[in-house]
Amino acid sequence: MALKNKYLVDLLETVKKRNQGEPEFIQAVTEVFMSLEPVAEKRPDLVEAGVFERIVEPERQIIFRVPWVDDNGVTQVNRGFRIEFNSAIGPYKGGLRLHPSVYLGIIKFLGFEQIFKNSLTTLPMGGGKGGSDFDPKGKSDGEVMRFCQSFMTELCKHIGPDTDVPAGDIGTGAREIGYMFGQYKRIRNEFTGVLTGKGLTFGGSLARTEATGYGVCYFTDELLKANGKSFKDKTVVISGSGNVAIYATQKATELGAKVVALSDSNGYIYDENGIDLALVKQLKEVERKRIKEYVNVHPEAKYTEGCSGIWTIPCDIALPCATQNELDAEGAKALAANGCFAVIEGANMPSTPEAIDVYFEKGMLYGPAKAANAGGVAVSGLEMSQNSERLSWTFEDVDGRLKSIMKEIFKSCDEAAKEYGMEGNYMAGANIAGFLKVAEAMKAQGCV
Ligand code: NDP
Ligand code: 2IT
Repeated sequence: MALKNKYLVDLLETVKKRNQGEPEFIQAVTEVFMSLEPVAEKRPDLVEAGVFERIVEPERQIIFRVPWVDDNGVTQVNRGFRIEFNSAIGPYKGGLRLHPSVYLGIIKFLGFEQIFKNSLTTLPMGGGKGGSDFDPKGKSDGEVMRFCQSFMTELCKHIGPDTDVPAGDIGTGAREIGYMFGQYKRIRNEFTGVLTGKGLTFGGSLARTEATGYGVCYFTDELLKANGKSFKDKTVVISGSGNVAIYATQKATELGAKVVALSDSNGYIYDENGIDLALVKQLKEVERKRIKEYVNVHPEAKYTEGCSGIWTIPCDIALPCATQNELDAEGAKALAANGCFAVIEGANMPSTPEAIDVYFEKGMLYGPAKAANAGGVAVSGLEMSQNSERLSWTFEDVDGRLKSIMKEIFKSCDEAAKEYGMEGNYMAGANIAGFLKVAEAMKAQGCV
């Protein structure tokens, strides 16, 4: 597929020139622009208001040094980022990624996607993202704490409960959020909801840990229902074995599916009997071990080195929940050849553009990340509400709200796709519905 609208083609050229060496960011903008072609044609008022030019340029980009001392007394230096992308509909909101692959282009693509995702949740949150090339893997708790404290020592100058509210992402879980919250409170002398995903003893929301994975399954359930299908008795392959993958596995199983595979960046496990999730939680959440350890307890399961082979496992539904561009055309073709009929994204931008082309060519159902994985940030929004009113809601209350938000997100994607003549194309629907709300707000607020 190629972009045809002359105005968007020219603007994309400018974006490419201005953001050289950032392929992931260009990939995310290109996909959104392709979906927005009919909007640019139907809404000349938004073109005139410069919304398209403004939405691809972050409002603010902060890059900073993060020095810390390791357990051997040696100084280490990482690079920290916070991209405050768009505040048209609320304070900047989005996670912090800690992974050695982090650089400006990754944080920008994530921040850009977050604008539309947050808009889809219906909650008042703008788009932002941050992180560092720090690798928490193999570090002691003390090292992680010193890194987090140093990171927050700079970040605290830029964030606040009504300004910018970070949360978790790859490599940033409850432990890291706890250390960062402690340092923010110490420096600012304020106990506020400046981060989400906090521990339950200091302002965290019940069901935030489960929210992204559960949300992926609630969204998938809606999408399947709308197409006369369900999770019941389906075989599911899930990549990753982190926060999103674990709780997607849990909910998919509860909804009647059998999850047969999980992975990490080293390889994948295939357990035909269905994944033993209690074991995965113990290995990953408690012991921070590799997924290959699974076969020590379940020798009947099979471990394979390398990630891409996971898509050759026969399944009905695939939920990529690890990282960007983890599923390419070859993987998509392998899935289709084995009868997989739906790919729903838990990770951010896990499918390459070529893989997405394959989904459409083969008539597979496709649920795009910015709609399907919005449950995490949605419950972050609910955590902000609870912090503001200094109350905490029950698990059932939060989970019930999450379910109805995911239902509404599916409905918005479905309706926008229909309205713009692309029925069943939930990617276009998500991009259009997410964009329109932000665009209206940007237009109403004038040229800022
Ligand atoms: P975690 O850090 O908990 O888990 C990440 C998982 O993905 C691990 O199994 C990890 O393996 C694997 N992984 C990470 N990087 C790579 C890589 N470069 N190649 C192969 N595998 C990799 O993160 P989350 O589960 O929170 O995040 C997973 C995805 O979901 C990300 O795309 C994130 O942006 C997205 N997401 C997360 C939300 C949240 O609330 N946490 C909300 C919405 C989206 P290993 O341990 O070997 O690194
Ligand atoms: O990609 C995402 O939506 C997240 N990592 C969650 C962000 C949040 O603010 O909860």
